[in-house]
Amino acid sequence: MMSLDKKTIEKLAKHCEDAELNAVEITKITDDYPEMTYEDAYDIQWTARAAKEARGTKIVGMKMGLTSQAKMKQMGVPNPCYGYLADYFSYADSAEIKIDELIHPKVEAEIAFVLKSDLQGPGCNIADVLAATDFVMPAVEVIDSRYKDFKFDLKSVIADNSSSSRYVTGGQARSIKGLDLKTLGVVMEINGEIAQLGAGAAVLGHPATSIAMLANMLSQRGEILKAGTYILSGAITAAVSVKKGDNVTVKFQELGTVSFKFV
Ligand code: 0L1
Ligand code: MG
Repeated sequence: MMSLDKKTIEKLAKHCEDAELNAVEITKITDDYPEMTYEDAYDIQWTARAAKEARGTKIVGMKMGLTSQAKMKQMGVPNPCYGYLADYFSYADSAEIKIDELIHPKVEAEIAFVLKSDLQGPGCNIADVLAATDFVMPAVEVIDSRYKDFKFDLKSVIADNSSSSRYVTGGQARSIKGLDLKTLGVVMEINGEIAQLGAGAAVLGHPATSIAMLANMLSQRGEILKAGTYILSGAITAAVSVKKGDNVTVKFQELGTVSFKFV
């Protein structure tokens, strides 16, 4: 398959990033560039990331997306994908998130990993991830695909930084010793009503598998996960649409609670 030239990659990176920065919807870019490859899609993502860094934005972590079989089926995509987290995506517990800065946000409960040593693929496995993990902590990701009505294919999603937009970290940082991340339960409440329930195994059978997959995917571009990296491992619950005024509270077994509000 023919891949896109550098000028087109740069144009599409700006197109996707402008949509993110201005909170405007776009149509999926593979409609106009059906010849686009997966490598092109990640080139677009990495080009937009470099543009942010050139403007002084810091990259503070990574995320895995589309990590549950149910979600891959729902969205009609064949595999998970990754994206980066920029400094201004990050919020602390009790935050107020301005919904007018977003298009059609949805929230997902996730376990975040922080590494104490580098992780390098290929061939990275769950045991490597557990050995390299400093601690885990609870997080809620706010995804906001820039594509109209969340209508996309996997290549378009990757170019759009895998729908990354905001995330909130709270609760307690815990060593993974003595934690069973497969059975770790999560209850998501919106305005005091239970909206979603789940357990860690929803993420590729075990959330650490997702981190191994990330290290292996990054190795295809000669990249590694450095010690200290913060990584959102993927959604334990289905993504729930939110509106102005909504209070989101997610209770994580063993890890405490993350709460915030859309204003
Ligand atoms: O974090 C996620 O799983 C979302 C990945 C992108 C797909 C979407 O916007 O639903
Ligand atoms: Mg997510």
